[in-house]
Amino acid sequence: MKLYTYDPAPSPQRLAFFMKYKGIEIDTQQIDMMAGEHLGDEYRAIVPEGTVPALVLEDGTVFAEVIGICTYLEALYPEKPLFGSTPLEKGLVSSWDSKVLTMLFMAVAEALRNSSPGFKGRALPGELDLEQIPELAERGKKRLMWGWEKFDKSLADGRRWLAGDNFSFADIDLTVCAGFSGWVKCSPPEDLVNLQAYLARAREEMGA
Ligand SMILES: N[C@@H](CCC(=O)N[C@@H](CS)C(=O)NCC(=O)O)C(=O)O
Repeated sequence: MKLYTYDPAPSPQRLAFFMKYKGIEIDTQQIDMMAGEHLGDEYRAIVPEGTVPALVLEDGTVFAEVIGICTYLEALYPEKPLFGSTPLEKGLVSSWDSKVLTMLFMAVAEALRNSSPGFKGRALPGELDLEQIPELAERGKKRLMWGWEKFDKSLADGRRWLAGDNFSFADIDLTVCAGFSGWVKCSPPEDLVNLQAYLARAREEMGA
């Protein structure tokens, strides 16, 4: 199998930390997003979505979603599970990961892609060219600051990780998202002490 990715981008980082934690190595090619390689004919012939990361299997299957790639790899490499071991854990990991993506990750993307000059006419990743809506950038920042507070309050119960006792992919996604939020100058506020302590713990666990 072959992985196409671009190390500095947030979605590729989600996958990179997943692979690092589990010790998975795959033949990898960098697709230079800054040079627009992800939108070029050569890459689009392999990955029509024009997004990174993407995993291409020997039989021609193309995974263009981080969650699909990680689910596939978790099944191939079950050691050090990141999607939970018991039915309860699996449900909790999926629930928390979905909250991280919808409440936080999408809010950062909304803020960034609707304000940065580099994304003019490209307000969504991938195939569909859309104009920016400045109000969405402001809304994204509001959603994000609200989301940080919700996560901080939730972590006030003192649990170690989002889904309980075991580190999971939801923790990787939250930690990557906290870094990504710096791109729109909306990092988690220092006074959210539960969230800050959690993030320090997660970064250490991930070697981030
Ligand atoms: N559906 C993908 C989306 C991945 C994604 O948005 N990747 C960004 C990089 S972080 C991208 O490829 N953007 C392409 C663009 O901006 O046109 C997933 O969740 O894995």
